[in-house]
Amino acid sequence: MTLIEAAPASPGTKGRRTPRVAIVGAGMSGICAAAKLAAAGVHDVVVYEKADRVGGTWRENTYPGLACDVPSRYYCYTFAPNPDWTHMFPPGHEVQAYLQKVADDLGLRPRIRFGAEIEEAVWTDRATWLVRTRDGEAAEYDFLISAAGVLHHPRMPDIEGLDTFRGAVFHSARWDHRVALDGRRVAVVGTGSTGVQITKALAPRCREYKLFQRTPQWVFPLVNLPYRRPTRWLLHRSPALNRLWGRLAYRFWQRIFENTFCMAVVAPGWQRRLVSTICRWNLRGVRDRGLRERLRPKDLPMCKRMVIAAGFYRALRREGAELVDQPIDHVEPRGIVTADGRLHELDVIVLATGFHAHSYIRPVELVGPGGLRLSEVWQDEPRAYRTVALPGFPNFFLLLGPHSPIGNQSLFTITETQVDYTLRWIERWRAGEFTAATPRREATDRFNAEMRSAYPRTIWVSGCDSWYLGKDGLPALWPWSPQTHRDMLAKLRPDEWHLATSGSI
Ligand code: N01
Repeated sequence: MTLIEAAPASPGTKGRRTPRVAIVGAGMSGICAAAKLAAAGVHDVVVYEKADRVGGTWRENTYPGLACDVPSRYYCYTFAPNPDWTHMFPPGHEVQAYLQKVADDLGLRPRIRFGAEIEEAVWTDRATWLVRTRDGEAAEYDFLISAAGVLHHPRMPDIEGLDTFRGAVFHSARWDHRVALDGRRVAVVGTGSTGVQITKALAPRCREYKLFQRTPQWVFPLVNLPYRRPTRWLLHRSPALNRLWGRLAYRFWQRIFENTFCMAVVAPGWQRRLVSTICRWNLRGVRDRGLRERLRPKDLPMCKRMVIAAGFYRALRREGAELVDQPIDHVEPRGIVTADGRLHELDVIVLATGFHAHSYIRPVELVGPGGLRLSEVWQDEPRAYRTVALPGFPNFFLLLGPHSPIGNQSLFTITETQVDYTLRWIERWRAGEFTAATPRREATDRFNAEMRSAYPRTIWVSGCDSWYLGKDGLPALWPWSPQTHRDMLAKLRPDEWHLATSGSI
């Protein structure tokens, strides 16, 4: 086992201590944390990334039709407006290119250890985290930040005979680009945001395209306008204009998304009625009455994460495209057999069946003071203090952790709020106010109880199944407005924390 960077925390400039910080993951939230730490003068930072490139979800997903259903000028960091977006709703590769560019422009790459997967982090009596990678390297840090993301463990469906299929089978997040698709017989299983985006891209290319729908989804229509070359040229030429335009557009889209989609899910009101009316009106555009009724969900719009897309219904009406809403019975070497006994002969099966969304930093094992293990604490359901910290795990912070206000929303804005909160604690550590800090259990329980009492007003409990729900059937999301999240994280509330002013906790 090699030990890297194990020097003790040293006094920094003006007598302030210099923290050593480990970040797990170089996706959207890891880059955000590294960037904001650098801006705050914290340079003793290592970002552990198991892959060979930054980008997280946007690196892993490369499926045809991959796009972002949140506007580009809002789906970005406030500190890095991007003049290069080609569309209001950008293709996925542009988001990936943006994340790479931010990491390069801010000089973050030297801080990232690619190909380094953390296996465990153990709290020491020196009030540090001893972090070990799968390769056996170890290093000590004063703070550990989880930026491991939400949608990174593909969920494989339990379909009998899937392994007997003689064509190609792969998950949407593990796209096999060696497999030819043009002019072939392709099936996609799943009608979430991913299945819908793939349908629009693939249906015109395949000889036969079959979309296997278990549960219909509401689709909110999207109009995607291009940002023309002169606009991009102008924003490139004038960084001041790029910043101003970026800020105005960000605020505009933030208002739209937070005041409509976010409010529609957390409480009944005009927003819910408006979104519902638009989705129903969109479905009415399907002229074929039979198809329309098969596409009509029984649950309410936004009960599942709402699909925002253009061209999906049209793609299903193309020649060669078919919606299959008979349940899948099993797979055999030639294709998929549905419950009505029909064999759908296929060359390729794509599983757009979603993700295990509640793993967060797991399978990394955290061992806190007294041998407390994350795998045991989160055995039933992941719970956290105000989405960002865990009782019993000092100097550990979560980005996009349990109950964060994700959904039809820009995750950039949420992660920035959480990074700012984390930084405030780190600043106090630098000023010597504590050596170890962890939220009190009572405060965490109180927060979780408050959330539980807010769930009955949310749309997620209106009678559908989705990745938004935990094992206990309760939503794993934030039941209030994003502004409430910002307000709750605007102050540190040390009264709700255990603080050790010397040694460990
Ligand atoms: O996954 P999902 P996704 N047999 O879990 C079906 C983000 N995202 O990859 O509804 C048959 O939403 C399942 O059916 P049912 C976004 O947050 C963002 O599409 O459970 N079907 C469902 O239809 C999104 O929410 C963008 O009955 C099976 C589908 O598979 C998240 O990723 C773009 C099945 C899974 O839907 C996940 O979306 C794309 C089985 N055994 C994705 N098992 C942006 O633009 C599952 N299904 C930002």
